[in-house]
Amino acid sequence: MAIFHPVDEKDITRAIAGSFLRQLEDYAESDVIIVGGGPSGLMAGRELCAGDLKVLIVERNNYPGGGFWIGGYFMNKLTLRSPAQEVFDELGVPYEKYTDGLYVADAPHACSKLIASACDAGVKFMSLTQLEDIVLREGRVGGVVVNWSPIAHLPREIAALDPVPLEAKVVIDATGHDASVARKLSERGIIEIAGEGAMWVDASEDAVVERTGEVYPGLIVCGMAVASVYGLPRMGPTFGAMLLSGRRAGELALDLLQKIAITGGEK
Ligand code: 48F
Repeated sequence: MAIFHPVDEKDITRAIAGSFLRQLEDYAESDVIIVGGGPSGLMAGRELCAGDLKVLIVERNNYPGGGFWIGGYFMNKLTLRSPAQEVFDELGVPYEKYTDGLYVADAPHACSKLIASACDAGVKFMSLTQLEDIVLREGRVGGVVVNWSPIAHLPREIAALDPVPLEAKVVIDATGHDASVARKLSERGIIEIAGEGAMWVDASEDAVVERTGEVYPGLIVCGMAVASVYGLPRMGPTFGAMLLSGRRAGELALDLLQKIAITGGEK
């Protein structure tokens, strides 16, 4: 006797395609689009979804997590400094104290818990999807223009594929060192990107959290994108600032959404 319920192959395709298309149709207009599914983007999404909002993470890889999967070098370990271990307490990630205020944890464990918690909160994902441009209307970022990631690696003569736009009330740039979304503004001379500084952990983490915020109407930067935009030092495989910056970006996006609801988006 068979273990599993009988199925037709076509129903598997229809189930996947139907579910994907319904989601794409729904999330063609989101409250918040987060570009980049690394630790800062996942934290921002988790924070935002607590408020029952439509939040979409656009990620160019086929998996979320960014630099959080592997931590430092090839060693699968990451560090974080007090008070960020409180986030690990919330997520249920085990960690060890290395010295006062410095903790070490298994990166895959931390990353998978954070992804699961963003999913549990209700964040939706578009994977293998790369930011190609932004929607810019009346002095405000109003969404993103995305394409299938592999297209960027194919010669144009065999794969000319137009991207599609996705609208959002607020966009968060969580693309890490690349600051890909903010860069679309700098390419047009609208903002300047200073470029990330050399490593100085002590100065970097506080500065990244403090400067997390709206870099242009409708666009918030978080995580290492903040360091790239403002020329702050890099920090290497310590992740407390990524978690707290992502959380702050989520809080700021909530404030912005409230402001937009009151003013209808006027500056
Ligand atoms: O790089 P990433 O982990 O950024 P983060 O959240 O955290 C940085 C740390 O991992 C580490 C560090 C501090 O501890 O120095 O590097 O700031 O995650 C960024 C995600 O954005 C995706 C990329 O694949 C990665 O998963 N991404 C980058 N550019 C694009 C993009 C793009 N143009 N379109 C879509 N996704």
